[in-house]
Amino acid sequence: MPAITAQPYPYALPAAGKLALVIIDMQRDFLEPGGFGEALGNDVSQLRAITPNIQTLQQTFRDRGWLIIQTVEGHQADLSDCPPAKRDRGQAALKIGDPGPMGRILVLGEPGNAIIPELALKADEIVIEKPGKGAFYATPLQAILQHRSITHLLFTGVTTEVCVQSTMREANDRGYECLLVEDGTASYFPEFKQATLAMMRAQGGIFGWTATTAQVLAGLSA
Ligand code: TIU
Repeated sequence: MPAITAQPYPYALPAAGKLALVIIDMQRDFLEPGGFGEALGNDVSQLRAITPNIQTLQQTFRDRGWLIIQTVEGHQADLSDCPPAKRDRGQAALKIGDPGPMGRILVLGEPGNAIIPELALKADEIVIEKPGKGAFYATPLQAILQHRSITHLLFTGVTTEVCVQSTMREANDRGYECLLVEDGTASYFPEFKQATLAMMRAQGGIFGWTATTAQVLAGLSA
């Protein structure tokens, strides 16, 4: 059976069409100055280095006609889907909904909420707008995956220990076979990224597997 060389052991690939690529929150808010990520006090410059690896995976899935799901974290303009607890958390100078250099912070449709141009969607591709960190909460993601008979998910995007890890945990509880792409995900805290990779694959892959982009590509072309 075809497999991806991975940790803690090989990730067996499903039949064609049952594997989807998930690209989490590669939006300007987290990758460029003036957005939500910087408002939280982070150095946003370090995240963009993963982009070429995600582009390679995106192109591979496009070439094969396989499902790609992108997500964006953002809120309705009236903030009706933003819990006060989320807006009030921390002591940021700019809060969700406030006007910032890239439009209103973390509001859907604002310039800062756009996916970075390198990974821009094609017309028929799916973007899930999500109010939370996990992509299954208050979104149609599970229904979409079920309609497409998806059983296996490859995870990329930012940030590793926040939205990516939250989503991978949600997916694992829903029965999906999850693999986190090591060099396709990044954190404002490199040590948190490494800890996340370790905890996902610990205990026999308690939440799933990890592998590099090169390992994924080799497995898919075998
Ligand atoms: N703050 C942080 O690391 N991440 C987020 O707020 N959202 C996502 O990870 N997308």
